[in-house]
Order: sequence, then C-alpha cells, then structure tokens
Amino acid sequence: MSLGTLYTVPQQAQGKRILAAAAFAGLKLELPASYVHFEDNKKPEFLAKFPHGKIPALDGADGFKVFETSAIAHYVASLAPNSTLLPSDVKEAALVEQWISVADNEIGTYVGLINQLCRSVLPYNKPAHVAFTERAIRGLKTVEAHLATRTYLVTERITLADITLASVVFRAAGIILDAELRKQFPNVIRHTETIVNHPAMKDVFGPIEWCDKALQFIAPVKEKKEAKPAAAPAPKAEKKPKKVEEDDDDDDLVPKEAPKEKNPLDLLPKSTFNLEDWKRAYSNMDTRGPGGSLEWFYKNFDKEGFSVWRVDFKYNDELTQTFMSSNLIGGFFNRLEASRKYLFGSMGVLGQTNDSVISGALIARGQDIKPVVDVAPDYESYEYKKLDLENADDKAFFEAALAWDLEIAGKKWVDGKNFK
Ligand SMILES: N[C@@H](CCC(=O)N[C@@H](CS)C(=O)NCC(=O)O)C(=O)O
Repeated sequence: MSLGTLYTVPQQAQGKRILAAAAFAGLKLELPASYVHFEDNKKPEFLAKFPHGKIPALDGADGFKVFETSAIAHYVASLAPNSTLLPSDVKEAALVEQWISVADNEIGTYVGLINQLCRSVLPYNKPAHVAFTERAIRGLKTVEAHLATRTYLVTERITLADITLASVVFRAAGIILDAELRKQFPNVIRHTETIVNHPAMKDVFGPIEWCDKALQFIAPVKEKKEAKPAAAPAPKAEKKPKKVEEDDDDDDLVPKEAPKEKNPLDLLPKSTFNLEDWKRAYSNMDTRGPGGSLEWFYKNFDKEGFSVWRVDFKYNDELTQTFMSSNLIGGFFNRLEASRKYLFGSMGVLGQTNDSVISGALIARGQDIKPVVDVAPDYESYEYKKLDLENADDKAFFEAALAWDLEIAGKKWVDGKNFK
C-alpha cells in the first residue's frame, strides 16, 4: 500500500532523496497524477494543505501531511524501522542528524546559492560566488576526510545521512564538482556512486551528470535594439573565437569553451533551405497570415537539412523577475554566437514575476540539436524536444513561438527575443 502522494518534480534532487529513501526501505509513494509546478502549488487547495507552498510535500494516504524535505525523508524512513536508515542507538541517531545537517547546510545550501547566482536568479556577485564555493568545498572536505576510512557515514549500513549526502552531491555534480575539483574528493565520489547505483535506488536517481567545467556566470552582453533590416545583411566574415586571457581577473565572466575548429555541421549535405533568407523573411514580414513569414517558411523549409525544436528552460522554478528571465535568454543567445550560421531562435518569457517559464522554438541545421547549441556553455540548462511539423500540436507550438503569442498552462507571452 502506498504511503501517500509526494509532490515533487522529476529533476528535483530533494524529491529524489525522499523517493530513494522510500525505495530503499521498500515503501511505496505515489506521484501526483498531474502537477504543474508554480501553478498548482499556488492554488488555495494546495496551500490549505501545505501553507509554505513549496515542494516536496507529502499528502499521506491516512490524511497526514508534512512538508520540508528533511522532515518528509525522516518520516518516511521512520516508517521502516528495520531498514537501517535511522539507527535506534541514540548516539548513532545523533550522528545521522549531524551528517544530514552537514550535507544540507554546509554543502547543499551553498551549491543552491551558486546555482542561483550563475543563472541570474540572484544578482551576480563574484566575491559571494567565491565565498559560497569555498564554504561548499569546506563541507565537502570534512565529508571526504570522514569517508577516507569508512564505506558509509555512520554505521556499516546505509542510513538516511548517506542518501541525503548523495542527493546533495548528485546536484552539486552539475554545478561545482567539475573534473578538476573531483580529484580532491575521491571518497565523496565513490560514496555517491555507491548510493545512487544501489539496485533499490538506481531508478530513482538515474545517472549522475558530472560536469567538466563548473557552472559559471557569464555576463549578459547588452542587447542591441534590433531594427528590422530592409536588405540582406552582408554575409558575416567567419569570426575567430575570442581568446580568453589566462590571467584575466574576471575570466569566469566570459565563455571558456572555444568553438570547435572544424564544424561537422559544415560537412552536412547541402540544403535547399537558406537560413539567411529565412531570417530576412522573418524580420521583414508579419509572422502569421497570407504573405507572412510562416507561409514563406512552409514553402521553403527542407526537413532533411534542418530540424525544428521546442526549447524549455529546466529551472523555471528559480525564475523571479521577468526582465531577469529575459536577460537570461539574451545571455544564452549571446553565447550561441558561434552557431549563428546554423540556428534561428524565437524564445520568450511567459507568465509573471515569480511565476514564469522560458520557452520557445529553434530552427537548427541538421537533425541533432547538440552540435548546434553546445557552443553555449549553459546549453544544458535547457531541454530540447524535436518538433514534428506534421503534428498539429507541434505545429501550433512552433507557430506561436515565432509569432510571440505562445501560451503555456495559462501563462501568456510577456517578452521575447530572436536569435537571427
Ligand atoms: N526548504 C524546502 C525548500 C524546497 C524548495 O525550495 N522548493 C522549491 C522548488 S525546488 C519550490 O517549491 N518553490 C516554490 C516557490 O518558491 O513558490 C525543502 O527543503 O523542502
């Protein structure tokens, strides 16, 4: 029998912690049949049960309700007294609390703040970024030293402290724990790999996405006011990637990844669809209606040589002011500069302050989006879904994103940007 419904979203590491504890203990939790984050958690019926309006939140089958990750995880673990998750010895129990607190408050909190700084959810401040990184590293060092002589944090078996630490490191893997930093933490890595690959929890966590380079803030370049060009822009000379000065004080403010020398996209068979002509058509014509750029598009599009994509920001729940979200799109487009020959984009912010999403459509050279967008170091902050223009829903989405009248779950388009 299920313990109840856990409100969470698939990418939420805190939710994974609770689901992993339940899976390890052999307990069943349901996920809500439908839950739209930042929509449903603001509804009076959700707030009546969970007044803080945040997820994770557990709506128990017996009517019991509890929110806050740590409290839910404890509650779930305590329902399986033989699972090893919460030792009965009071000293061991205190040590489990200790390591949960280290993982959450000495590592997880700082990783979350770094994530928010780099993604402009908080105003970027380099000294704060450095300080938060140092603090997270201090926490990781304490855990690393402790794990040098132990398999698990407290006992010879997996406790809730181990699952908590693994869920925190799982998230840090894509934010601060880059290839260089990981060298300092072999035991933390080994421990996390052990927990997330445990047969009972493997499906909950999925593979860890270790980053090569830590997430960095990249200052958005000021947007130029775009005038609709009357004539074709002169073909751009091939730009040499900007060299990043090794000793630049602010060298984390510019992209570190240089575009590849030989772009495989140039080796694709020639296409009849001319992206430059399309960009001109889009700039010079109304989008919808007879004689509009969509009509031009359907007449000229070559679906062998190009593909059409839906793009969604993965961290919508961290968006606050819509103008900041708009800056985020501007920054992403700036970092896609090296793919200008291969890409067109129309993306926007939908919704309102503290309740918005970033979404849109891309037209990309080839059938694979990765080589087109991976020139932007933050391309993994977005999800990409190929659209089938024969499918009515996909087509409607594509057209609305281009016409800047897209609406998602009641959220209306408030600001848009084009990558041309
Ligand atoms: N202290 C909470 C934090 C959870 C949290 O920040 N949840 C975010 C999503 S990751 C949320 O639900 N935000 C909704 C809101 O801020 O309105 C916990 O540990 O459970």
